Amino acid sequence: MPKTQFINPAEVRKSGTLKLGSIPVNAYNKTMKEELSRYSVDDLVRIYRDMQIIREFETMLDTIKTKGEYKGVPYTHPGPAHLSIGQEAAAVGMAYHLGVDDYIFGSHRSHGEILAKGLSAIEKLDDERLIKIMKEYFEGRILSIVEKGHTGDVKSLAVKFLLYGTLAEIFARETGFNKGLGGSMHAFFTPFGIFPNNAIVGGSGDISVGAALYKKVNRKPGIVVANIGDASLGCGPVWEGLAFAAMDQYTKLWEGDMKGGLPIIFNIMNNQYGMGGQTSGETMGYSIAARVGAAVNRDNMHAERVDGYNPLALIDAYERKMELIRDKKGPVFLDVLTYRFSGHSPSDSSTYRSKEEIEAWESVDSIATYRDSLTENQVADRSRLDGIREEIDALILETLKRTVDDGTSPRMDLVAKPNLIGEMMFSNGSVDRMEEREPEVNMTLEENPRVKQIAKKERFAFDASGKPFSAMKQYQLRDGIFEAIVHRFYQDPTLIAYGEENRDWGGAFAVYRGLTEALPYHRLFNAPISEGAIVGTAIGYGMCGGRVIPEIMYCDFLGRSGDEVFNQLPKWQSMSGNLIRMPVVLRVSVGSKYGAQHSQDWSSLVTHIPGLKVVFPATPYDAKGLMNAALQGTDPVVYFESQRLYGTGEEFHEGGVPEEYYEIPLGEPDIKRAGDDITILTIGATLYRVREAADVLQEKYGMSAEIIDARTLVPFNYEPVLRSLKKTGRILLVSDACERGSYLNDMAQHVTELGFDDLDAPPVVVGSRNWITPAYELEDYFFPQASWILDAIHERIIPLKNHQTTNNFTTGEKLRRSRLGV
Ligand SMILES: Cc1ncc(C[n+]2csc(CCOP(=O)(O)OP(=O)(O)O)c2C)c(N)n1
Ligand SMILES: [Mg+2]
Repeated sequence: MPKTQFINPAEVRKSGTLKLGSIPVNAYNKTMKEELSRYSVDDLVRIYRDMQIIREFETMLDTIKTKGEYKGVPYTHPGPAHLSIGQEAAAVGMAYHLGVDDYIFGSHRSHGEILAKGLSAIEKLDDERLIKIMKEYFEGRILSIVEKGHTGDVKSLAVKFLLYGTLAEIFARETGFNKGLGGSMHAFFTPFGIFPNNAIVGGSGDISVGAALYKKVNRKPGIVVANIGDASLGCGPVWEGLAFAAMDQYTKLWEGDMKGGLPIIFNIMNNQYGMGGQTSGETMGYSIAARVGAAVNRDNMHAERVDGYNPLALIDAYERKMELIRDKKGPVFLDVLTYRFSGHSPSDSSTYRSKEEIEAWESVDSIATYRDSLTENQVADRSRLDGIREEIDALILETLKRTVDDGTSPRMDLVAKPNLIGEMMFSNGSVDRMEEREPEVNMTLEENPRVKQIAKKERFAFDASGKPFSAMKQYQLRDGIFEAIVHRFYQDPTLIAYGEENRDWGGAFAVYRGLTEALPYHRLFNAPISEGAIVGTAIGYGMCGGRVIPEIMYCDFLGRSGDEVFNQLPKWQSMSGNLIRMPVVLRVSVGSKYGAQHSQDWSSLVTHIPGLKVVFPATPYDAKGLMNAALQGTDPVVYFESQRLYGTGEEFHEGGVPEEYYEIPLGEPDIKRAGDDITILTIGATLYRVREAADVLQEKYGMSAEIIDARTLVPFNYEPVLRSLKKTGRILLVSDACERGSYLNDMAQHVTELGFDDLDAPPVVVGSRNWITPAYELEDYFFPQASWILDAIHERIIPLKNHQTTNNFTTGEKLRRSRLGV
């Protein structure tokens, strides 16, 4: 969309042929002899050691799962263990060149990658840093366990630390890397550059792109590797991640040193199966997964199939691909061919593959083959390798014994500390900026055309005589959001914002008008129409330490980012043992006028998800104060905005919207109008219809309504509502969400339980009908109107004298609708 790029019809309509470059397949052909010039003997032997550590670690897990003991140590592990026995060369080859600044993300089958990356990090870190990391992690708790009786050097201590931290995590011990809250499929350890592994297939496919974005935008060293399975190439978020990672704008539109591709390698751990679905020949049509690169960009993503059964082939590929990334030519796509001998999980009886196939791959087992080549080429003799194996066996046994000992490795004590997990759901930080440095901007705030325009506006909707200013003159809700966001852009150098039509367009609803001039491309840009990746990348960006505002153009499109909103954004802070912070403010615009697929208020769905804060301001004053608070925090906030209200002036807060910075604490409802006879609790845009109803109540029926605007849905302080109820004894709750399953029902239930003695009538919920949202012209029959509120009060709370209802809120009608599910 940028005007700088002219799309010339004469050019784009020319006929021609698209020629796709070739994609190498298993091109590596060096012998061990040839490689001797490249590696030291110790390096080559270490590759063997690392593969063998993973093999024995997972063999131990397999034995525990299937036999309930390992070498005489009994243990029951009821949780998951997706093993990668057979895939060790792929893990070690992937990790060999990576240092702690290089981040890996993975999947449910990532024990091997954790160990390989950890071992590689230990090799590269000096003793001082290793000690520091071990001492600082959970105040040295893991270190204190593994250093008992240790007599070797720091590196070997660090290996024990790695094995123990990982196993304790798998066995859900509080002494694990993530306090036991991650477990087998989600274990990780960021000080070694091991970032979250994801039990949602393909979940890392877009999150890792956000991590690469973080590195690029904030000029951080290192690359990002997304370890995802071959079957994940059928997942939408992975394709969205690929598209997001390969956007042309990085090379064509981003400026200065920001020009260039994202530092990311999509490392497809291609074991040729999903659980039981064979990806080549059955569930996918790519034949060779590397082909996917050709679909994504003109470089074919530098795609290559690499023989992941040979660690040296993969190490060679990484050397070349990391060079490309250093030259800013990412992203890269690697199809790493491998095979798992173990089942998908230990209960898998491998009905989907033949015995012959497993045996054929076992007969060329990468560890045995590699070991043979070490001995055959006189790199190491058998006794040295046998000695290493014996050490590994002892190490794994020692690690297991320590981990299953309840005294050494207790689980989280939820009896003594029943709130412990609750305390980890949010980080509740208050941080001006995520990093100390000058934010990159194109002009001063005073020079900004939008800022100048806002300066001329009236920050309260009415003049001294109570007459409203013209719509043009009024400071609008969209101005409130803009002011908070622009303020933060000038405070926090890590802050970036993106979504669909965010840049030149100024955001679909003009909230960002003025930002395009103010910010360089890398801080504000258009995203592809990839709602999954828009949220997913923001999660990766946030967890690496950056603040970010992704945007979903219409609330209805939240479904497109379902996994990211349900399983990723809310869960990583607590699954990390509260080490990770997630300063992500997800803007979601709630529509109207555009029918069934553009006018849905899904805010209730989001409140059901533990780990998200949810706000829905209805006035410019609240919009600015809540956005400021959200952007000052370190938790994921879903910030709903109503399209009905973007142009609304400040009609409630006398004195108008302050020019200066202020925060409205998340969780505090606001009494918008005091009253004595009934409490009306509203969420979002219904505030204005509630006010209309309250006016009629007063004028026609002599009843004064107390209007409470929830403002925040999660967290929520019920005390002001209960205080109001003490006075009024009656409450009606209203919002634009469909009535069935609305969050209002949850609130009504709380009010009933907590304020029962003060209630003269049951709390009544008025939501939208349980229909599709009809066309604009019919919307008044769908969304709650002032007349509905009056009718519901009359029918269900207190009869209003001579009131004529126009809607049916009778018991019979409620029962009928419920029977029909409408
Ligand atoms: C979104 C999602 N769908 C299905 C599953 C169940 N599941 C777990 S692993 C798996 C197969 C994944 O195959 P692949 O991505 O190739 O990884 P691999 O297991 O081979 O390492 C499936 C279907 C899941 N965890 N997540
Ligand atoms: Mg697979």
